[in-house]
Amino acid sequence: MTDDPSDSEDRIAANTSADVTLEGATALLAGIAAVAGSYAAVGFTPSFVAAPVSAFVVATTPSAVITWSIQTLGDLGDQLGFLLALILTVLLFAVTAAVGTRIADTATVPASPVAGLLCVAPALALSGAPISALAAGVGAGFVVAASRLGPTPPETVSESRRSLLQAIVGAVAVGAVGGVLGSRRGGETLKQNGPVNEDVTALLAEAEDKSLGIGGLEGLVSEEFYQVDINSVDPVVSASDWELELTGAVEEDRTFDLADLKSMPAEHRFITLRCVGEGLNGKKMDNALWTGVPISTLFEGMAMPDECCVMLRAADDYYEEFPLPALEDGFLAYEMNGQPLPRGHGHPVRALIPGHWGEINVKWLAEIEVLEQETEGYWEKNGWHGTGPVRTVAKLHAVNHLDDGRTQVGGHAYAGTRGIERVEVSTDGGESWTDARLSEPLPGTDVWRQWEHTYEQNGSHEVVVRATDGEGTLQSKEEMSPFPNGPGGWVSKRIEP
Ligand SMILES: Nc1nc2c(c(=O)[nH]1)N[C@H]1C(S)=C(S)[C@@H](COP(=O)(O)O)O[C@H]1N2
Ligand SMILES: [Mo]
Repeated sequence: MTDDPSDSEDRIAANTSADVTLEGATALLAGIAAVAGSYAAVGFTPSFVAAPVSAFVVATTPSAVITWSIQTLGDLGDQLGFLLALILTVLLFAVTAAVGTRIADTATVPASPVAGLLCVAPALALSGAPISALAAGVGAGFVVAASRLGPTPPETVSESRRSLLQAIVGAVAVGAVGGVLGSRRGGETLKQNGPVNEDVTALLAEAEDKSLGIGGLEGLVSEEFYQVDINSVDPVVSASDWELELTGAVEEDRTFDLADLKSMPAEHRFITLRCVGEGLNGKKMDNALWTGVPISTLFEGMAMPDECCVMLRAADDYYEEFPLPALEDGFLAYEMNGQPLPRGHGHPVRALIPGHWGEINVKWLAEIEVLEQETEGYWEKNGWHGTGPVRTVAKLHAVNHLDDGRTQVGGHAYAGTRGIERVEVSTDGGESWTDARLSEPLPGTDVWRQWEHTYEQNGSHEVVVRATDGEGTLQSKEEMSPFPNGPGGWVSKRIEP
């Protein structure tokens, strides 16, 4: 078989396992490059090929698994889910690239363009965006081309190694370019740091003044506002294309665009949000100053419908249904803390429904449909009951050992539109209670407050905290898991000296 016996050891016969391994590894690298190519072109947007795969993973995961993941893994669950989607997407393109390469080799035509072109098809089907699909094909084709910069097929082990190394270098190059270009895309619809309205500046200053200034505790306006989405990749809705439809059991259907909303008198409201799926002392409760218009203005000139409920629908196919009276107090926000609504919080317009769990505060709002009959929203279909008013809670997020030897504890308390009247702290595991100091209330009917308590206690002890709402009702002591009605109980923490 060989003319030169000296390198016979090095030679590999056609279709040996080494050959197949090289083919598989190259295909895998091509798959990675396809995903990186798509990312380079469109960034972390719904046109990214992994986005629909991720939505598919979420849609096909049993809701019991998702509920378990929300309660035990939290955000890590989302990340693992997206990682799984990424792996599946890479595999899909790896298989496609491998098939393309085989076809090309059988027909003895160049493999790289065939593999690349063949990858464009699934990429287009997934993303619906030609530019994303084309870039995926280029990425895959580039790696196949790189792997074939030498004798093809490789005849010796060292040739085979070189081929693999070239494929790796190719994939790393595409990955690096993809990472840099992709991370710059997706957010350009938003220009932050524009001039801020005077009223907003004054209200934000008021919130800063009223914050208790406790070490390790966020102020009355959150610096990092939590985010909960059904999809890993948020929609990109441009302000100029956005439209809101008012439909269903209304006197007339109406359509609004952002200019319509902005031509109405703007209001600024502090509104706190809290997710029904968070832990009792979790971090999915935050406050911001929102600018927008009352939802009732959309009904101007027509009778407010006398129906049971309403469905809000969004650009990410999210939908939530709830009683119509709650909508009447609702708000449409297009700014958050004086800046255009960030993409992650519903750009360009979201609904804010005072006093209710976060889930009906629909982001990327597209339609308001008045219903004559009750039905279920996205989370209710998955067993949750999060369309009602929030539970009362006092959280404990700051524990400070002060220089003078005393201990300071603090947190936020929230009871929706009932308001917070009182927060009590126990430093002996619930035996005795003392009133905490509360931050001065901010203007608004759906805003949290901060609480703080400083005391002397030398040994190890347990701090418990509980709030009383504006109706005089004490926060329920009964411990409840987040699923399905939201977490319940009193937050307690053991503190060591
Ligand atoms: N369109 C859309 N709106 C949505 C969601 C979503 O996934 N899609 N998540 C909801 C949930 S469960 C919560 S708690 C709040 C969170 O709002 P935030 O991400 O701005 O904090 O948005 C709600 N609105
Ligand atoms: Mo939520």
